[in-house]
Amino acid sequence: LLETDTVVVGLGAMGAQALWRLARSGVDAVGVEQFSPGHDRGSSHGESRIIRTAYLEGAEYVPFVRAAWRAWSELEEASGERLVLRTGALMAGAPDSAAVAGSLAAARHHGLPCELLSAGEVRARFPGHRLRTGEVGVFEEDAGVVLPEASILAAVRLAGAAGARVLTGTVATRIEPDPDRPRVVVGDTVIRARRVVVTAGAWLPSLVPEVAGLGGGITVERRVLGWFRTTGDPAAHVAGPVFARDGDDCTWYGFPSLDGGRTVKIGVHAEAPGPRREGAQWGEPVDPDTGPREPDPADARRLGELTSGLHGVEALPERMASCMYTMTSDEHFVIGHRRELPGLVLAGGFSGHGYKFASAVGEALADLAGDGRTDLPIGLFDPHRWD
Ligand code: PYC
Repeated sequence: LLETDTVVVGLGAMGAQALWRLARSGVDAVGVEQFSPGHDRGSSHGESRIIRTAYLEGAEYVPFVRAAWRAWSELEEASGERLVLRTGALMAGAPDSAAVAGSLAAARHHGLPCELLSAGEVRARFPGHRLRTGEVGVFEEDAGVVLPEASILAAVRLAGAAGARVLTGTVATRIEPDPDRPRVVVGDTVIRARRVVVTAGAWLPSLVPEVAGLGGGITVERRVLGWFRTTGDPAAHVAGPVFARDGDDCTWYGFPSLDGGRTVKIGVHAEAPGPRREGAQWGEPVDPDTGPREPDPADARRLGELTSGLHGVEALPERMASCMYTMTSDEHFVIGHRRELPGLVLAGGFSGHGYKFASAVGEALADLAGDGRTDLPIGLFDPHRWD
């Protein structure tokens, strides 16, 4: 039996930040990770994540993004590492697409500086992008890249230095709620704590079955990303923005080159509604342990088709990776307490757009594990919102 104040189950994007925030405020904390921090089995790998401010998923997110920017700076300062690269973002598609109209709506609501660009203006300014006639782009400077593995490793290292115990390669098999002393079963050890923070990502629905049905169901889906070699002058891809583009049959996204112009990374975020395409089946529920997980030639072809929207990029990926999305029915996150799960603080269902918020989520979780409340704007993510 191990006794502590707070256990954090899962040290991916969110749990690593929570553990650091807890430890640095002097809380006796234990972090449990089934693999090793920075692993590639969940949703916190792939070298890059987008951070943007004019939030197309809803203007309500903007105050939380602002908190995340501030909290990333705190992690950078504490670690002495550069973890966020400010590149600007290009959101593009038809004028009424979510990427364009959603970003503009959030920008208008919060008075954020954004520029609306025609297809020609996008091509002149960002030569790595090729928009179709009639498409437009929204450029925002307050956006960039968060480095996921580096951020996790920095947070876990700082947590350890501040006194947190980190158990890696150990699987939490059961969590037992209790208002006073909830418990986590890890192999043949029981960890008893005042609070348990559950940041298990794609493993949340199986580890806490009570949340699996929330809002009609939290489901785990696979997505594939690929790194494509550049051709010609790599400069356009080194200096480019992060981007999200609404096409005819999917929303896809990508990054400027982070390896000096050799490759760029792109991925599909969401399939457009309508009949499913042949080949790669993205958006099907998968088991994070048993898959299917490995990218295959159909994935490569499907990703490769998207490169027609870029300039100076090969049509087949040099390498690919897969990643898990843990989806809620409204695609908003779940952060907080559930009445029937006393002693637990939950964070999950990040629905493919959570990483950028990890710094602020960690802070909110540490607050909630403390006295049960936080000043951070997380009302939208109330685990009871569907009741
Ligand atoms: O939230 O910006 C985002 C994003 C890009 C790809 C997946 N999520």
